[in-house]
Amino acid sequence: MDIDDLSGVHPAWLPPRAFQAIASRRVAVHGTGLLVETVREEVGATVTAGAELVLRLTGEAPSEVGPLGDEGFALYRRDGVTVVLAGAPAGLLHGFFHVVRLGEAAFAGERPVERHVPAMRRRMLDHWDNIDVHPVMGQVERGYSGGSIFWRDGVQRDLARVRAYGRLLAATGINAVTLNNVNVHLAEARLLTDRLGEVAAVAGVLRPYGIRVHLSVSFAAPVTLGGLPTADPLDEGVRGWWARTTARVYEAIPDFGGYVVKADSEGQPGPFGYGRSHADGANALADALAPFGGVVHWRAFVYNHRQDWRDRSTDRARAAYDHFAPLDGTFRDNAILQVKYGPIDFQTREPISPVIAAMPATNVAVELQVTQEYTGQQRHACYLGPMWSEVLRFPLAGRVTVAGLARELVAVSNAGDDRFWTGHPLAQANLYAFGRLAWEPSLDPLSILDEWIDLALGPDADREALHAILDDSWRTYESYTAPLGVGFMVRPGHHYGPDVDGYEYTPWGTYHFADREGVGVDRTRATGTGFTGQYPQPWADVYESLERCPDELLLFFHHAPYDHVLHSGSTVIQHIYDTHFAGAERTVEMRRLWERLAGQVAPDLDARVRERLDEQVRSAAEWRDQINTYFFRKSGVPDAKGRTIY
Ligand code: GCV
Repeated sequence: MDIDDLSGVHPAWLPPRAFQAIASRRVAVHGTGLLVETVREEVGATVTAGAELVLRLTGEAPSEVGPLGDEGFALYRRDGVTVVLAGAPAGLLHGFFHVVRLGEAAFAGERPVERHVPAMRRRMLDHWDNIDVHPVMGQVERGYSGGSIFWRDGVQRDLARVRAYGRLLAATGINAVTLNNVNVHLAEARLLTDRLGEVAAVAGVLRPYGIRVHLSVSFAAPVTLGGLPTADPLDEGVRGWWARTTARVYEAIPDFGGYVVKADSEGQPGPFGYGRSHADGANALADALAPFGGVVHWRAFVYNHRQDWRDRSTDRARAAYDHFAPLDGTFRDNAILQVKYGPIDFQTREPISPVIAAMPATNVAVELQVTQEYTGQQRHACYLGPMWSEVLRFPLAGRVTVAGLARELVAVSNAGDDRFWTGHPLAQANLYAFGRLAWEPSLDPLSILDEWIDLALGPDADREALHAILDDSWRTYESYTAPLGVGFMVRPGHHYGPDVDGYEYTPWGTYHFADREGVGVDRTRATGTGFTGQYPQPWADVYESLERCPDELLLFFHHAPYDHVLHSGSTVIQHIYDTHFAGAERTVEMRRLWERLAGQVAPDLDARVRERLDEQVRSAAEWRDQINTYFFRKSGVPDAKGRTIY
């Protein structure tokens, strides 16, 4: 199938069926503007009188509704008429898609006035897409959904698919997309200058959906693109180059969102090369963007990736806080510090990054990973809504949650040119859930899953079976992979499948330190790396204590003996055996449950899910056997239940 032919592409959560409730009713749309036109197009024919659904752009909301801002909307139903009010066009678009989600329920009974305003002002998806096919990372770095929807083999693609993507994203509440990989190679760097037309073309396609385009840029661009001798952020010539270059970007794209920068990280250039701080670096770009209302997302993913595994004093988990916390209050208002939710790297289980609470005078965006780099690469069904919900609700600073501390939510997209968008069709639910949680972090992830099932798979799909497969799939994945929060144990490079010692003697700083007595990283203040001291109370003391530390994070914070008794009552070693047997068994059950969907979903989707679940069953058994065998051989402790360990 050619990517540009949309006929074979799965409609994800916007199938024609989702519009039935609206299509069968008389609709009036009041207002002007590009996004209002999008709503008109979605609705089809509109009426001026006798409408059952009224979508009205108005500066005035009913007095009982608070301010709606640029993107909010109010919804009510009175006297047989459903009304959406918005103060700005984007609000009307979001209100419209809310009615789509509600379906017939939007037209039942009376509805008191509800106010819907996004919790996060920016809800952004980052694409790690390359323009040229990278010899190791391919067209999309950590992409598991085919190729890029933007580029193929160095050339921009037809934008029909991008348009469909924008529509899908708008229907979840996303309002920003970064087009290219944070590892910026020369071809992508040139998007800022002589390839700017490609960016403008995408911006033109996403604009009607209320989505602004951002670019990952190279900190070295003044040298590599501008021919200057330095990229020193305090150099006047460098600042002038960023100012002029940015002005040209805004001439072409007046609503351009801004820059994303990965600096001094995994080989990318940055301010350290010039003896400058990351605030100096971020502020130089922020100053260039400020006259146009743009922002720079500056990533906090800065650590030494050339560590010596013999050196027990260096702790990768500490790095972001050590680099950035002292800089709090020195970043410009339009510089946003983009912090991964955990201190290491998108693992299946990590504690929350302490940086999120350490920078009260800085705008912080929390970064999640929708693409399943470490959570099964879209070959395993792993619904991440519950994980993200846990992250967002975590009370990191007193009673203030991560959602309360973050100004924005960002995630690495899992979409590609695959006919189901996400490789594994069930991984669509992750993309959908990210948008919904970014709009409203308090939503129940299982209700979000319900919404996705309704929209994407329809009323005939066995909802109970789907919930049984997906509700706990993140915890299931956790149970058969790296135990008790220790992380990694994946095959180096591509990160798929088990390899317990794969990273143990590498420079990457991700170790488990298993020996014959125990396993885990001592990050305590008393005897370890002191990482626990980066947390506010009570977490600094909870994590410090072997007794109080939550089971699921035990090995992240402690080197625990195999016979240490967990809160669950099991020992560390028996927990490893039990969870790995149970987790692998659970995938067999997931595979069996899918049989109930036979004939209820499209045959090609059914076939794809079966193929993926078969692989999940195989891979989970491999994880089980490698992890169990490894720890049996290390510890010499047999399984209390006498099951097969090799
Ligand atoms: C884009 C991890 C991934 C890299 C990624 C990096 C990042 O290390 O494995 O592929 O680089 O995170 O977030 O910058």
